[in-house]
Amino acid sequence: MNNKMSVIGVPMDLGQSRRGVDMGPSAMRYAGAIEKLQSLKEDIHDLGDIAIERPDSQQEQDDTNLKNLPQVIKANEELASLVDGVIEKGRFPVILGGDHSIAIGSLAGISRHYNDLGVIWYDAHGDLNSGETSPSGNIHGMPLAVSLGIGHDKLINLHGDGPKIKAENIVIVGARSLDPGERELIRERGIKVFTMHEIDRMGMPKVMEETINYLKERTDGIHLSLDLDGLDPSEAPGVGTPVIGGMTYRESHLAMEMLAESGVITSAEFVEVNPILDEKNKTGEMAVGLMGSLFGEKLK
Ligand code: B3U
Ligand code: MN
Ligand code: MN
Repeated sequence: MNNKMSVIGVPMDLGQSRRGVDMGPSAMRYAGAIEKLQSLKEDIHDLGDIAIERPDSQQEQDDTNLKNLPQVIKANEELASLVDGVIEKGRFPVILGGDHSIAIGSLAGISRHYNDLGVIWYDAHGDLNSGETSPSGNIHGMPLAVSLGIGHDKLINLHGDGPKIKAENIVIVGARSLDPGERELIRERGIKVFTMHEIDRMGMPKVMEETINYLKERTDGIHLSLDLDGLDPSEAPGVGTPVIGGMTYRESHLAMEMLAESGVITSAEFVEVNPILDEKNKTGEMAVGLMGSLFGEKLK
């Protein structure tokens, strides 16, 4: 894995409805994210946090069922350019969220450098909604669909026209809350999903082995998008939309260690840490612990 990393914080909370997730980057920094990376890699640049524009209170909701669309677009454009520049310089981008809507910008920036970018979506949710299928209007439930070219034009064409990834290059791990429109899309596009059912039946070692082998043979880079709500809320309570029955601490560390051993991950983001909903920064610390395993703590 690349020894040079650049860290970008994205204090975004406008892609969902619960305030506090904008403090996610601070929570992970407070839990020692930068020091952890420095202990494992040679050269860490901390680029700080990007500025997020606040919606003005007079702003009219447009008719798209997408909350805070202009601000989400603006932040993601900036993030995409930054991430693009980081990879251009031969460095590994580590993105700290913020809500999961920031994956739109991450993937837009990263995908410029790959013909067949793979994505591991570690999440309780599919994040495959569009304005038409979303039950909430929250853009954090849409980034994977947007990256496939489904959704609002301005999101799809952000930092380069059209889809950024292919359906066959995605693996969702840990899903247990999928909306009807998301299920239909998964079926239609043949997206590979390991739900909690498969994780329980097969065990995490087999799930990760299959995930790695599947993506290795068809992609030229793999982005890990890790939503902390993929973990069980008893172990990661500081998230906006907890879903019971999630992946454990041990399963998650094992998954990260297997990714570290495989050496296939070329970019990563950690999202949805909400310190206001957390218990003594348990979830921020969880995220930093998982970074340690992903970036080779065990191999040291
Ligand atoms: N699928 C629901 C809920 C949701 C998606 N992502 C999160 N929650 N974190 C939606 O609003 O799209
Ligand atoms: Mn998510
Ligand atoms: Mn989620």
